[in-house]
Amino acid sequence: MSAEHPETNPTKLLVPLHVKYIQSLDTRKEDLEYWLTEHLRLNGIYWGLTALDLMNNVDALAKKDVIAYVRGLQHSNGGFGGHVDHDPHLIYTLSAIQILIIHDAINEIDVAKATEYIASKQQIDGSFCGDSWGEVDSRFSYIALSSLSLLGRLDAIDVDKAVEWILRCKNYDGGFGNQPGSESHAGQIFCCVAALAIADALHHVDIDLLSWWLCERQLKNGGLNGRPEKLEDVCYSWWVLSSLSILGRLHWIAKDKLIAFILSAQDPENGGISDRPGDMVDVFHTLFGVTGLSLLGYPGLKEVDPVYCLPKYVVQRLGLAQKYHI
Ligand code: GRG
Ligand code: ZN
Repeated sequence: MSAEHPETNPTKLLVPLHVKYIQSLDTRKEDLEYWLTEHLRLNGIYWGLTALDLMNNVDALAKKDVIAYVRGLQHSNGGFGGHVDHDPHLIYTLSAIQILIIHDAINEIDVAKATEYIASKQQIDGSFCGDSWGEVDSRFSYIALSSLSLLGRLDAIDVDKAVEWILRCKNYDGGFGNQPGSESHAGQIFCCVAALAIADALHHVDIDLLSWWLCERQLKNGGLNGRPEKLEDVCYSWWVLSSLSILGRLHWIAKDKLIAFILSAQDPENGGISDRPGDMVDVFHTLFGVTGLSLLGYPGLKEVDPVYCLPKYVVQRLGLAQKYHI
């Protein structure tokens, strides 16, 4: 491929372009999008850094600067904001922990305080709020279990109660919603299945029923949607595939068609991956395109862990890989 004649439908992963695209994100201060996504700055670093590491380019963002920035976002209550002067939330707290774990630098922050903050979000029924405003969601159950597991501090919460509440989000189709009574959605299914994996409680999942629902998400064009009658979207290559991988049913997907779909959503001129071919790229879909390809065994990528959404070697370093049983 040359710059004058970019491929319109790429059939290979354009690693150097994606590395450049991720590196450019912090310097695009003239773009409106840069300012509109300020609250996601910390999430963006996690998405970008994880994609870079899987593409064997973890050093493309300056480690020292990343660690200093993350440290600066911890509040006195232990939680992390999404950017300087932003309120703390569980979502950003997980991103902070993931970034520091990738860099083997978790001791740069106050781990005890972070643990206290996460544990303080558990409610009497076992569910978790995301912040001080009180919204409850199965995403927050996953975030609490994942982050405390990464910190080696699951003892700080009532794991049995957390499992009990997650199971109340389970539906007749085998899937999970964002709270009891809500419809199944692939994003929430990832959260609930991965959280149950961390709690060693996967025996509560109807594995064949749920895996059937998940593999039905593949459409004729090879892409996956997140629930019936919806459009395909590259990020479901993560939410659906990671769940199938945890359940040991990844082979229920037509791999080559999905690989071709993800590759066709790349921007062959400026790098990055979008939700579907022709749309604007963003770092969220870039990560989940790369993690999807990693789960599908795409050559040249590091393996991703389907529970923690971190490179597998990082999870192995913590002694957490494949501790879950199906
Ligand atoms: C570390 C991987 C990782 C996650 C952290 C934030 C979080 C925990 C999980 C989010 C799970 C989730 C709900 C993902 C779905 C995101 C998404 C594509 C939502 C779009 O939903 P709709 O209804 O779109 O707008 P559809 O595709 O149904 O039309
Ligand atoms: Zn998406």
